[in-house]
Amino acid sequence: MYKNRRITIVIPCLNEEEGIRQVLEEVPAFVDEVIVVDNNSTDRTADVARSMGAVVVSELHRGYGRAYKKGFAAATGDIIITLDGDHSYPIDALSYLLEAFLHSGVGFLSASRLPTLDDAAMSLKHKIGNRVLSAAMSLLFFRWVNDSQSGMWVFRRDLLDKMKLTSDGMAFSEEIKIEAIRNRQIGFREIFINYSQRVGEKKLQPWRDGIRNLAFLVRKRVRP
Ligand SMILES: Nc1nc2c(ncn2[C@@H]2O[C@H](COP(=O)(O)OP(=O)(O)O)[C@@H](O)[C@H]2O)c(=O)[nH]1
Ligand SMILES: [Mg+2]
Repeated sequence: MYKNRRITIVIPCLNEEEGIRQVLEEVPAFVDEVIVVDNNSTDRTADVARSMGAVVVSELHRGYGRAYKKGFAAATGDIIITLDGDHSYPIDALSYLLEAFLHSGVGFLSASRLPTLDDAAMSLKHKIGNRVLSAAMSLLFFRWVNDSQSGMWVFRRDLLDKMKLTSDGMAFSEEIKIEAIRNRQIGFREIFINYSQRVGEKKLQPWRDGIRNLAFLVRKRVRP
């Protein structure tokens, strides 16, 4: 519990046995529930997560968005916090994020990684791609967003009913932000966090996912 709210963390994982160990080692005591969505990993991700006390939900069909939808359906907390299973997002900053969230007056807070403090955390190509996608989303949806691709969010679980989440892939990250931005009853804000180098192998395919995410933005704009 954090200030009388039940806290659930949801972590999508595709072959993150080393990263998830490091993340779970640092989960603060006020977190009530940790849900690891195992996206048909071929390594020991699920065993490691279970042995460290997480609830493991399995989603056999791969996809970042699919994994999140499965995880959210299993969550029971008042507030959901998300992050990757690769130890790149600051798991030691959850109280900072929760304080910012509770004081923000919005229902959805996104943790922006840009500008990056740690140069090794993101390649130049990745940084440029993020800037392009963030600028495209900002222009299309009339709201400046620093990091449309951030995977660390804090939001009220009851607001999931008000969001239409259709993406099964990496575009899920921008879609959930668009849904929060568009709905005045939700409200959106960003806060800066420090992002660091991931543990284990990257799952993102920059060109493929970048182009798909851009196409998704256009589709979401013209067919709301
Ligand atoms: N790309 C991808 N990531 C997945 C999938 N299922 C779960 N994930 C997890 O989603 C997170 C984001 O992927 P990652 O490679 O870290 O992307 P990046 O942080 O944008 O570079 C990681 O924790 C992955 O293990 C999937 O099908 N595809
Ligand atoms: Mg990552």
